[in-house]
Amino acid sequence: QVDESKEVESIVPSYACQRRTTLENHNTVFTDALSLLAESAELSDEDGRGVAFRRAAAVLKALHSPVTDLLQLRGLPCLGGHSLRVIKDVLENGASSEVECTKQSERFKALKVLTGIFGVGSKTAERWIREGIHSLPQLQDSAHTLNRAQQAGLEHYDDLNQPVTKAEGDAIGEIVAKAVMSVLPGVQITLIGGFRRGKLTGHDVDFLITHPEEGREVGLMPKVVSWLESKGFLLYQKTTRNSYLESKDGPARPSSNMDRFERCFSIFKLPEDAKQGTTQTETLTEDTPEDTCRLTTPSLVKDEGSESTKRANLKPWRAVRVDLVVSPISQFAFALLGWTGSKLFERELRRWAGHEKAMSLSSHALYDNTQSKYLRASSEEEIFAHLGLEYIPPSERNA
Ligand code: TTP
Ligand code: MN
Ligand code: MN
Ligand code: MN
Repeated sequence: QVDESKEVESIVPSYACQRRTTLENHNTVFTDALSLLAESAELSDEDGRGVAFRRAAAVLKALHSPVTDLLQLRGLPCLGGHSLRVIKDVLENGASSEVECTKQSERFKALKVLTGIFGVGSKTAERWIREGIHSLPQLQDSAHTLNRAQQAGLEHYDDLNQPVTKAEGDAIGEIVAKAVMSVLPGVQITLIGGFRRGKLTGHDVDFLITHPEEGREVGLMPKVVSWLESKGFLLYQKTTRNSYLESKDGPARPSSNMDRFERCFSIFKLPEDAKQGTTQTETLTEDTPEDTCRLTTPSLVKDEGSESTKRANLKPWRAVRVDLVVSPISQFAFALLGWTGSKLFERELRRWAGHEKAMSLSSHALYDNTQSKYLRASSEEEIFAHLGLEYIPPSERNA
């Protein structure tokens, strides 16, 4: 019996970064249930519980066939008593009563609606709910003054809660490529986040920007933002400058998963015809002739649409969340690995580094505490090798 459980465990190793997790999921009925409980825990600031449910869901995502019997789960890692109860409930009754209960609770519904506003986190939503605010109309009627991000979030609520497609992501990519090429030739731009993992939709589009000559990337973001603003492509943006060099506590602070790159959280105004206009998406390089990059003319972008078309919801553009990150080339591999996700995969990489290898991994660097030195890397493959892990390509990091 001991041997048997060992055997199962060797099929599913306990860290998500030791496993290949594709988008093909044979156990969505269970992983949806566990993910919802994870989300509910995270919205209540119970991060420990949230991670436990995420880890349990990730183990089931890595299985190659549907679970039909609890006995099949023997020896699998990360399945605690609570997660097992949920799985058992789904197996026996087709649904988990706890999940159904959570879904229908006023509190959960309100937390979802309010945190669905860009710029509103669980703490703020919690505070509003305590004041009796459970819906958008109630929020609008309240005396609360919203910050700039929240105002934009509320204004574009429907657009931002509609999944972004890969085609829209590619169209945004062409605009961003054109912007960075215009302000600094030779810049490299890489699609990161969920789309790099092969997802077909996402809640935003993420890009990593670098330049092959170290230092040339400094001060790039404000110029890119100005270009985008001048063409009318931005509905909202907040740029944070790079604070890595000034930070006193070094790059690899294991407790923090926020990095210090120059970045821009934005809301793009994506013209509807930019999507259709998207050519076979080739990566733009500095020597790509301008005319191969088919972008909507600024005049169309500025067109707000008449009142009647707006009311008919026929506005000729839609709002899309976009994250831009700038990395110096020396940190590029770490930034690429850190921003490709999934969030659980990233968390597990850092846990593996710390607990199993006495190393500290961040989106900037890898520090070996045993040798007391930084380990250099110019590719993701090298970072996995430093960590003693088999290389997992982006499409298999969907834990
Ligand atoms: P997200 O865009 O939040 O997630 P995603 O792209 O995986 O999913 P979706 O398709 O719904 O957009 O984050 C992308 C990656 O960036 C994620 O692995 C975590 C990382 N990240 C950081 O490293 N630091 C940060 O401050 C944030 C916000 C994200
Ligand atoms: Mn499979
Ligand atoms: Mn994303
Ligand atoms: Mn993002």
